Amino acid sequence: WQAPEDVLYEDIRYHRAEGIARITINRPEVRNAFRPETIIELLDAFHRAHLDPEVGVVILTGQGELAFCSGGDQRVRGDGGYRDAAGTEHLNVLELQRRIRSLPKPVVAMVAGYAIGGGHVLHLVCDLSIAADNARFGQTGPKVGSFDAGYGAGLMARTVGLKKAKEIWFLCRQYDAQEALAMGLVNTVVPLAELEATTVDWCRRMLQLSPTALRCLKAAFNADADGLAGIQELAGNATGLFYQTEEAQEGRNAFLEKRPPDFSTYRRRP
Ligand code: 1HA
Repeated sequence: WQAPEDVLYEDIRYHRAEGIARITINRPEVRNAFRPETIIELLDAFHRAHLDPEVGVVILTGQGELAFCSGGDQRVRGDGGYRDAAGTEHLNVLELQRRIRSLPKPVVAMVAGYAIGGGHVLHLVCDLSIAADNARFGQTGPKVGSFDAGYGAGLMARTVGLKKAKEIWFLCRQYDAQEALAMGLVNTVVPLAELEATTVDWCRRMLQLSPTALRCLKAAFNADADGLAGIQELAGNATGLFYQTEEAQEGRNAFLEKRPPDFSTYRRRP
């Protein structure tokens, strides 16, 4: 089975080339704000990148040079969440945040223009963030009657420190790319014209490295913030590696062959 290189969606674009899946929020007329349907498509796209063995790294970005993402589409905000076409209200971006973190491959945010509100938290939950020199970052929640007290607060504090995280949320200021770099919110700042090339270069470097080492490291970086669910991810890697040993396979084989398992040849390592 060969995964298609381009997948058709309405609100987003999915393109795969050279082991890199690029997922683009494609609503430039609203600075790439997301509606529930956008998130449903993003969940599908990230799941696709997760399962595709050809994909080693994922880029999340926004269409155009003006915005990465401006958060929830305020035009469809109801009284209890963001309304889909059927009228159901969602906060499903929270599920997307978890999916980006549990995808066992590096996810890179490629940020040109605004990363604001829920769109700012999306770049935050990515593993690396590469900013163009025109990027602007900030939270607006307390201004527009919203807040993200999950990763939006906790992971922000772990990333930039508690004082700075509170400043970002309590003042609702915007920060330029250099300020974001200085507080550790992004990994590097490049001229807008070099954003794509630099991002692809970083992805290619990661594609040269051990996928298992990268996946275990990502799980390790998530583990403390994610509690038992984080430990579960890390532990799942241990189980996956153990399944690949003869010792584990002896247990499976013995069960299928209806005989007692013989683990006597497997040494207890110091
Ligand atoms: O906090 C959460 C959540 C928390 C917990 C659980 C789930 C959550 C889900 C979502 C969110 C949030 O995202 S709350 C924060 C929502 N976002 C914002 O408050 C940002 C609103 N946008 C802006 O501040 C500005 O538009 C901007 C700084 C991103 C860009 O400014 P700029 O370049 O001056 O452009 P602007 O003229 O403001 O925007 C261009 C067009 O895009 C406008 O439409 P037009 O007048 O041309 O018809 C503008 O209304 C539209 N637009 C921009 N952002 C949004 C938007 N339309 C709907 N929703 C938006 N977020």
